[in-house]
Amino acid sequence: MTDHQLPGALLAWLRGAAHIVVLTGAGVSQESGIPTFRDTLSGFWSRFDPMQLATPEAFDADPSLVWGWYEWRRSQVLGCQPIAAHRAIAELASHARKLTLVTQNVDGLHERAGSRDVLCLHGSLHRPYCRGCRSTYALPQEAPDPAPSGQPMRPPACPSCGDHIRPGVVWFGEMLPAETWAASEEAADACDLLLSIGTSSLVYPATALPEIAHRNGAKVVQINPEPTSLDPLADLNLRGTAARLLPRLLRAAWPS
Ligand code: BJW
Ligand code: ZN
Repeated sequence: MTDHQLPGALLAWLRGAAHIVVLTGAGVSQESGIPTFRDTLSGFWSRFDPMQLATPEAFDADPSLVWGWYEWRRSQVLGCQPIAAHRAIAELASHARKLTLVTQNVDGLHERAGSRDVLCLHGSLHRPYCRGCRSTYALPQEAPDPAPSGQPMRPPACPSCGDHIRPGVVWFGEMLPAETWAASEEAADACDLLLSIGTSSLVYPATALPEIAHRNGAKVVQINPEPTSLDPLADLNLRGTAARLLPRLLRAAWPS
């Protein structure tokens, strides 16, 4: 299904759903200017080795390398704005009877577009905490000056225990925040429509959410310009970008 055609069935599912789950990934923020992870030429993992940057072992081995990379990412995100895709998802919540937004993104752009109670499966670039005692650590909300370039930077020391402050994201091999995961699983279990938007559906356990929804009879709709491993399970695959398709979808389902 190309982005020129929006099937009537989809509009009926949207209007009729008692509970919609929206699951988002890096593709939703791609048009804000934030690279995805796995896109062949532009994704982070085409230029950087995730095992050297996105694991607890990497941070233990070289805290400054990892902190510098994440400070560069955080300052990049602070300079980006939410786009039509983020805004359309926030607006969808005002039309839906019930909507749960689950995101794998760590950029905070859903919240800046007006979404509330976002379930952030992989944490947040904006909520670092202590590696040792796990107390939270407040960073300035503006981009550091001068802007980090990705070079190694010494992480701040925890005011309570002196250990390193670490990025507030979930790395490979780490458990997801338990309450956030439980709430996401429960929503996927209970919903009657799940929209999977801008994710490659490769990373576990987030990738299980559409399967849980499907198993319980919910419709699963995917929005992505490229095929993914979710294609065979989805009831509908809309090929196109999130910023292009989502506003059209909203206008078609709820014309003003
Ligand atoms: C557009 C678009 C546009 C482009 N509009 N779309 C072997 C088998 C199975 C599982 C495992 C395994 N080995 C290890 C595991 C577990 C592992 C895992 O799943 N690995 C897989 C890669 C195989 N998972 C974990 O470790 C998780 N924890 C866990 O499982 O705990 C239990 C456990 C403990 C101990 C041992 C084993 C298990 C934690 C996962 C944490 C993921 N962290 C990251 C980094 C976060 C910090 C940071 O930002 O740096 O999260 S990795 C990265 O991937 C990031 C993302 O949130 C996540 C998902 O990526 P996403 O969002 O899907 O992005 P892309 O780039 O993959 O896709 C973008 C999509 O957008 C593409 O499809 C494009 O086409 C599309 N797109 N432009 C719409 N404009
Ligand atoms: Zn501490």
